[in-house]
Amino acid sequence: MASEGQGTTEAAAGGPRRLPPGQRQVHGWPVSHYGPVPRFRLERWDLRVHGATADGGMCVWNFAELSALPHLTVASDLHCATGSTSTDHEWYGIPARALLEMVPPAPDVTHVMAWAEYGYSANLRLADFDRPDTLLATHHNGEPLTAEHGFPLRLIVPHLYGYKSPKWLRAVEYLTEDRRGFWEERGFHNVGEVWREQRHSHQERPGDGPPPKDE
Ligand SMILES: Nc1nc2c(c(=O)[nH]1)N[C@H]1C(S)=C(S)[C@@H](COP(=O)(O)O)O[C@H]1N2
Ligand SMILES: [Mo]
Repeated sequence: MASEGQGTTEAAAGGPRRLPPGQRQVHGWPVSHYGPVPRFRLERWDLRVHGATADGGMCVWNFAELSALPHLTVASDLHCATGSTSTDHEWYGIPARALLEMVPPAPDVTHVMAWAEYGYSANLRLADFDRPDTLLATHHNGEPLTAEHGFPLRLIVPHLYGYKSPKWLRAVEYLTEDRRGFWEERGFHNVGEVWREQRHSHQERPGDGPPPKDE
């Protein structure tokens, strides 16, 4: 949720913390990802927005340019599709909407692919990327992200499972048709809405994912 709104929990009302169905709260903030933690090299690092942009071009920011973009605070929990939820995260970063304004997508864009180091990817419906609380986070609880949690930049999409929030984000690709990302190709739900418990690809209904390739 954006900073001015209410939290995603009932903590403010003094009631029990509301967890999505099938999730259990874990203490602290465990690290979970596939593969090694990439090393950050300032001279080499950039963030690019490419694919089906309105003007056909692409936009690239280096780390200093990124830091100069408008930032926003978002509080949200982080829900892994395997069942653990870590809580009390306050993210600070660039709203995805700001990117969409700076680099407008072509009118027929329906999805985006968020690309991370080592080729990790997650596909998102444009409407999920274009939410006020979808953030390209640089900071967590007032400190720069740690290397394990995605320094210097990770995506945060609070209403989708964690696999839709790539750490070590490097690019956003505008797509005119849906394409599965890393975990979406490996049995996880193409949409991944937490409150609808869309964990696994076998739960997908027609329209939730791209048409099967070999049909
Ligand atoms: N680059 C990258 N980002 C990733 C992953 C990954 O394997 N590679 N795993 C995702 C999954 S499944 C989850 S649950 C969250 C976990 O984030 P955390 O380690 O900060 O808790 O990161 C997501 N981002
Ligand atoms: Mo996860």
